Amino acid sequence: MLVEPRRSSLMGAGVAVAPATLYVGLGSNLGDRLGTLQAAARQLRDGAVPGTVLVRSSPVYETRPLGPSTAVYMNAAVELRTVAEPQALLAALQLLELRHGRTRRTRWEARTLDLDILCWLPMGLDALELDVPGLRLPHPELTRRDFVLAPLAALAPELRPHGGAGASVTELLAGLDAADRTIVAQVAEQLC
Ligand code: A4P
Ligand code: MG
Repeated sequence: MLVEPRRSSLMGAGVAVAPATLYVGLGSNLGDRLGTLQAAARQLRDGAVPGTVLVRSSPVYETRPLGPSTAVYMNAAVELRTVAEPQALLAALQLLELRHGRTRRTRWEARTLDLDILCWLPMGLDALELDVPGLRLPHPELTRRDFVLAPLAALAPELRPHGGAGASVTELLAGLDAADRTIVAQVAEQLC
């Protein structure tokens, strides 16, 4: 189901798409974690995704793994600006994951690189809500994860992933229980 943003957009009509700002979460818990995250960010900066530029990157955090994997993660986020459609952009991110040796044998297995679209903001509009096969926006787990909210708060503290009436990223982060916190340390001030 596609929930229309406040004003109409051309998304999905197969024609030019209005520019949007989006936030992508990066995670790695296999191999050279920091090197992989930095390389992926550089590739995003250097045009790996057509019609898309990197604006800023967050600090990098080491985080305790949520779920069955025991390998410690590094997580960060980047702000991108794009004229691509959300599904095309996700496909390009998945290609980048593959180029970094990402495999998908079981859910939540250790991974060299995970790139999730966290939130999509068409210019001048509230955050997009989208639920189509293979893509949900905002990312469904966004509000429960400090390893996503902390990097996002560094880039866009006032961002309201569920629209103007919803909580801001800062408020969501402050509202997390201590038991849900995974961040161990900040390992770099900026991803790139
Ligand atoms: N998909 C739907 N919406 C999106 C979106 N907004 N962005 C679909 C990206 N992908 C989206 O993802 C599974 C499917 O989600 C894709 O086919 C895509 O079409 P995946 O990357 O293939 O597999 P996954 O990552 O193993 O599954 P999932 O359920 O997305 O896992 P998460 O939510 O990414 O969690 N602990 C720490 N500390 N740090 C982490 O980064 N990450 C995970 C994985 C678990 N524990 C973690 C971390
Ligand atoms: Mg993922």
